[in-house]
This record gives sequence, C-alpha cells and structure tokens, in this order.
Amino acid sequence: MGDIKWIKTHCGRMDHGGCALQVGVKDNRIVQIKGDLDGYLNNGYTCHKGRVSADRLNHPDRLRHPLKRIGPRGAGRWRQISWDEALDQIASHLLDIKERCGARAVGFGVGMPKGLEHFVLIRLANLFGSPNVVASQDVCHAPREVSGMHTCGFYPVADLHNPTNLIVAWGSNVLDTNEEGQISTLTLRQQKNGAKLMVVDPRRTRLADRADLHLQLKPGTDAALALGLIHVIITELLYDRVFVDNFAYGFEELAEHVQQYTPEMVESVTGVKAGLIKEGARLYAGSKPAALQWGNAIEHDIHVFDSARALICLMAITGNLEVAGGNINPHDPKIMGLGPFVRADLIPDKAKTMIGAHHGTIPRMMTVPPAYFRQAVLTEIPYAVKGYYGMCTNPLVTWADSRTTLAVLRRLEFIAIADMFMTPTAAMADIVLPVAHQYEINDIGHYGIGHGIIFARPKVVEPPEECWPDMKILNELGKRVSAAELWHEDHEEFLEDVLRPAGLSFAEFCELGYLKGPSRFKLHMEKGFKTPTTKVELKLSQAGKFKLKALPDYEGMPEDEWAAYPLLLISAKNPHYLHSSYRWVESLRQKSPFPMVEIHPQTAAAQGIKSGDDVIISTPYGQIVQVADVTERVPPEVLCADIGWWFPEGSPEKQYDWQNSNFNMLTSIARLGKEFGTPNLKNLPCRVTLKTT
Ligand SMILES: Nc1nc2c(c(=O)[nH]1)N[C@H]1C(S)=C(S)[C@@H](COP(=O)(O)OP(=O)(O)OC[C@H]3O[C@@H](n4cnc5c(=O)[nH]c(N)nc54)[C@H](O)[C@@H]3O)O[C@H]1N2
Ligand SMILES: Nc1nc2c(c(=O)[nH]1)N[C@H]1C(S)=C(S)[C@@H](COP(=O)(O)OP(=O)(O)OC[C@H]3O[C@@H](n4cnc5c(=O)[nH]c(N)nc54)[C@H](O)[C@@H]3O)O[C@H]1N2
Ligand code: SF4
Ligand SMILES: [Mo]
Repeated sequence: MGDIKWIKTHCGRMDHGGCALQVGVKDNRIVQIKGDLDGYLNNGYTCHKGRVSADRLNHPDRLRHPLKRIGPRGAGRWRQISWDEALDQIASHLLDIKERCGARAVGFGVGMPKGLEHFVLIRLANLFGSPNVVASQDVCHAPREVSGMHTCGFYPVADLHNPTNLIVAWGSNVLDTNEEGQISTLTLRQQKNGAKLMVVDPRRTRLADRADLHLQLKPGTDAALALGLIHVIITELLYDRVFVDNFAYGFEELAEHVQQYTPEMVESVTGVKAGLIKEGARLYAGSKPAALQWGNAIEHDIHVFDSARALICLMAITGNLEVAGGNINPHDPKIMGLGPFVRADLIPDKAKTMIGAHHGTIPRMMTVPPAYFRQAVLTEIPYAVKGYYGMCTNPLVTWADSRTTLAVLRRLEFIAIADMFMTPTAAMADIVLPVAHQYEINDIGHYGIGHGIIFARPKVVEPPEECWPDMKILNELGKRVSAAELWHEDHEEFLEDVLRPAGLSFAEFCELGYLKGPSRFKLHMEKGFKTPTTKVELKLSQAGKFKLKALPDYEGMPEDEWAAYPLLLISAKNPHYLHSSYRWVESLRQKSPFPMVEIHPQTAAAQGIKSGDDVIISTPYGQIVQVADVTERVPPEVLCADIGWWFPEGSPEKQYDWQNSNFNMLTSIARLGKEFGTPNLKNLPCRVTLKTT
C-alpha cells in the first residue's frame, strides 16, 4: 500500500460535518478514510457513515449526465443531454417565467446547508430578483437562531470546548447526530473531565444511559418543562441575581407569569415527577457554567417559538449566556460576511416581498417555509409561483405533508433538480443535473452556520467527467439568467472571496485546516446585548410591533386528541443516514436495511406485534409501513419512527416507492406555527397495528 497518498480534509454532507479526516487516495480512488487526531472537533473520531462516505462516489447508478424528461412527469423516462443544452433550457424557462409572472414566481430550493453552494444559490436567487429561497429552516435551526436574535441578540450555542460543569442535552441526540459539528466526542470528553450530563428526551437514548439525570418528558411538552424549571429556579432564589438585575428585561413579569408552572402542574403536563423537576432545576442552576445543547426536537411542532424562548430565558436567568462553558455568542473569523457574499444589497425589499411576509413570519426569518411556498404554487396566495430550481434537497420525502408536495410537483410549470442520485423528487423534475460531491470538489464547511468557525474541505479526487460542482452549475446558470459580470470566470473564486478578508488563499486555508473567530465572553458587560433594550429580553419589548408573544407559554399539545389514535408519534434521526440521503449506499444500507419503528413491549403485545414484524403506523393524515423494533427505550404511549425512507431499488414509475414508509405521509401542514411556518413533524396522535397481508 506504499503508493497511497494521504490528504487532509473535513467530512461533509453526511451530517453537518466537521470531523477532520485523513483520506487515503490511490489512482484517483479513495481507499481508506480515518479520523485525524489533530481535528479541532473530533480528535481522531469518526462515525461509521463518515468512514464509508467515499462509497457514495462509485455507485453504478449515480447520475453521470444531465437528463431531460421524455414522457409525462414522474414516468421515469429520460434523454441524456449536454450541459449547454441543460443550462440553456433551464435559463430559458426561468427567464420566461420571470417575464410573464415576475422573478418572484421562481422558488430556489435548498435543504440542510451542506456546503458553500448553499449561499451561492441564495446569491443566484437575489441576482435573479426572487425573494423566495425555500429551505427547511422552518424545522431546522431558524427557530433557535431567530428566537435567539430577538431575545438576546445572538444565537446561543452550547460551548462544549471550554470546561463546563453540566451539559444539558435537550431534545438533542448528539451521540447519533453530532449536530452542527457538536461532535459527540466533545460531550464525552467533558464528561470524562467531570461535567455532569442531563438529558431531556422522551426516549431512553444511548446518551440518556450515560446521564446523571434523565427527564423523560411526554413529547411536545418542552415549553412546560422549561417554564417549570424557571419556576423552581425563581422561587428557590437560585437565579443569578447580579445578571438579572443588570442585564435582564422583564424579569418581574416572567417571575409572575411562571407562578402557575408549579412542579405539580408541570408534572401533570409533562409526566416528569415534581421531585425530578426540582432536582433538574437545582442541578442546572447550581452548575454554572452549564451548556444547554438544545436540539432539533424542540423545532418540530407549532409551539417552537414558546419552547425556544423558554429555553433562552432559562439560560439567561442562571447567568449562562456569553460565559465560557455556557451558551455563547460565537464570533466569526475575519471572513466575508453572508450579506455581501449573497449580494443581499441587490434585493433590499426581500423581507417585505417574500412569500412568508404575507403570512407574518417573524422578522429575520429570511427563507420561505415550504408550507407557504406550496400554498403559493397551489392557490397563488399571495401570488403565482411557477418555477422551482432545487439543489441538495429531496422535498417529496423531507417536507411535511408529502401528498401536498406531490400536488405541487405536478402543478409547477418547470422544475430542475441537481442531485447525485435519482431521488423521488428528481424523478418528478423536467431537467436533472448530476453533481460532483464531497471529496470531488473544493469547498468550505460551516460557513454561515453560526458557530464561529469554518473548515477546509479540499478536493481529494476528480469527479466523473460530467458531474459538476453545484457552485459551477450555479455560476454558469447565473451568467445566463442574471448580470453576467456579477459571476466569476471560475466558480472557485467564491472560495477565495470568503477568505480574502482573512488574507488567505484557499490553498493556504487548506494548510491551516480551519479558521476560528476570537473567543469573546461577557461582551455584554461592556456593550450590553444587541436588543432594543440592550438587555436579554425575557419579555420581548417589541412584541406588539411584530405581533409576537411577549412571554413564553405552554399552549397545550400541538394536535387534538383522537380516541382512534391513542399514541404519540415522534422520530429521531437515523445514525446511518442523513435524512432521505444515501439509502443506495450499500455499506450504510447493511447497517440499516429497512425503516424501523420503536414500540414499547406492552404496546406491541396489545397488538400482537413482535420485533421484525411489518406494522402499519397511522395518524389522522395517512399511514405507512415500517418494521417493529420492540424496545423499552420508548415509553408505552410513544412510537418513534424512522424518517427519510424511500427505496432506490423500487419502481422508477412510482418514484421509487416513496409513499410506502415515508414519515411525511403521516404529517400535515394544516396547522403551522406562525413565527416560522413550522408544521407538526413530531407529537402526532397515532396508532400501530400488525400488517397482516
Ligand atoms: N418528518 C420529518 N421530516 C424532516 C425532519 C424530521 O426530523 N422529521 N428533519 C428535517 C430537517 S432537520 C432537515 S435539515 C430537512 C432536510 O431535508 P433535505 O435537505 O431535503 O434532505 P437530505 O436528505 O439531507 O438531502 C436531500 C438531497 O441532497 C442530495 N445531496 C447531497 N449532497 C449533495 C450535493 O453536494 N449537491 C446536491 N445538488 N445534492 C446533494 C442528496 O442526495 C439528497 O437527495 O428535513 C426535514 N424533514
Ligand atoms: N445521523 C444523522 N445525523 C444528523 C442528521 C441525520 O439525518 N442523520 N441530520 C442533521 C440535521 S439537519 C439536524 S437538524 C440534526 C438534528 O439532530 P438532533 O437535534 O439530535 O435531532 P433529532 O434526532 O431529530 O432529535 C433528537 C432527540 O429528540 C428526541 N425527541 C423527540 N421528540 C421530543 C420532544 O418532544 N421533546 C424532546 N425534548 N425531545 C424529543 C428524540 O428522541 C431524539 O433522541 O442532526 C444532524 N445530524
Ligand atoms: S460524525 Fe459527522 S462529521 Fe464526523 S465522521 Fe460522522 S458524518 Fe462525518
Ligand atoms: Mo436539520
């Protein structure tokens, strides 16, 4: 194996990424991937999917040429076309729609931010003149980030790098998800150094097994639990007096407001014993600094604004904001800001003209919630939308209410999708573009994610001849549909743009590996908080102006009770996949061959269900089939199903059987949280029965 060349890069596109890797390459093929001991986030750690991530590149069915639909949409028949033809056709459709209905009639779609192309796509939308970037932010991070901006002027990130006394994993399953680069080794290392761990999760996860305290709440009651903790902390005078006196706005009102959230009342709502609620409150308030690693789960129902606000209030009154080992305001290194990068200046009225504005989404939410986008396509409210360019996303599977998404994909005049594989969504497109992927492109990771750090992801192998980096596609499309002089000769100049303020070339950045902003704590001592009152707004001072609720509350369960659906349905990310991605990678599929739903033994026994049986999961909105995993990790009244499933081996005419086991057949967009347009992805009334035929 002497002629293997080892190249350093960072993992990406299997989750939010961030593990430093050593990649062994021989004859333009990756032969081994291992963790890099020097890694800032991972210290040599990798997960299984990171280690086999190169297997994505060599699948025989990978898209290798641009394709144009022949026959009806979704019929699975395609003609290979050249890149010039593909780009010319996309440009001509988009420009035609712009001429007839205005630029806003084209939606530019992205999914989970995967790399720098995310921001190049936003730039394309801005230069084209459309305010409508459609993203999964309704259920992913915008609620945490934007609620943070309104409450304390920043997005409070758990500081897992400096010593802490307690980590609270609240609806965050870091051992499986390593979300936003909070690589699980960081939590485990803190534990080894003496930090305690508190887990707030309805399931007994592997992380909960390691916890000092597990608050196993009823799903969907997070806001009540957080308000209950605040109640105890205030009544027992455990809060940080100095901080509250100097830096909090609305403390008296909050204190009065939470009087109703007694441990007994909160026990009756959450199912967590009053004694444990008190213990949790005392542990958190007594552990300063304590880092609250708040997860995606709190963003998955219509009450997310209350949950997010309550959690920030909790961080604030205990004096854990902006302190090392608490929840910090990460500062970016000297790199190009997002606004200039995406040319936000060219679309100054975006906040007023985007589809979300019509629905009164919260200020600073700069993408369109998929629910409102689809409504616009189907009903022309607030205006007509006719075209969609989607990249790094698979909405037919990942957006709530898949049937509505299908109706939208049928109704749109024109759809182009860029992906590396033929997905159910790509199968409904008019033109499909084959992309180059991680390891085949030069890229910057974690730009715009808000953790104050960026990672070098240099290319290690050449892509197949006709697989283009998304950035190149967008750069070439941009020249065809907007002012050509605002695009680059070579798309890799975008990498240089980001780094120029730091005085680094991309090559120099790759030598360094990562670039981190300065660690600055307690800036509020000098400057206050960046809010209208310069304090942490426990009560929002501009609530009236923005039609927001001034104080967080528990509003009850997000869905009605149904006698026919006595259980509660939740989900958790599958450790072996990224959402809907990579079911076609054999080394991953072996680890997780089919969708599994966790069912408590009592619940299973009542239905005659054993592990391995096919079961039907039903909600008021639909039904799907998954395979039973009978386990005490979920309580008897909770089902935890797998998300993101479709079957690459399935029928192309049925878009790869995306309806059979897809969680989002069970969700609905009939109810949405006003602030972010968030649907109920979790906490749905449901039942489970044995599949008999
Ligand atoms: N019911 C339910 N729904 C959910 C969630 C849930 O928990 N429950 N989670 C939500 C969350 S948090 C998120 S972030 C979204 C994610 O939603 P999406 O981002 O839509 O889903 P992914 O599966 O991450 O990515 C979709 C596609 O991106 C492609 N892809 C990967 N890398 C590249 C690339 O470099 N270029 C291009 N062009 N394509 C690429 C993959 O092949 C895949 O087909 O889903 C949300 N949907
Ligand atoms: N392997 C893998 N890693 C990923 C992803 C992936 O798809 N696969 N996706 C990436 C993305 S885009 C994101 S946003 C992150 C998300 O990462 P996480 O924040 O960890 O999100 P989830 O796995 O959706 O949910 C975390 C936990 O919430 C619990 N939970 C469910 N309902 C509730 C509830 O009502 N209250 C509380 N407190 N907890 C609840 C679940 O049992 C689960 O253990 O992961 C990233 N990393
Ligand atoms: S934890 Fe995430 S970043 Fe690390 S190797 Fe796994 S997929 Fe890659
Ligand atoms: Mo996400």
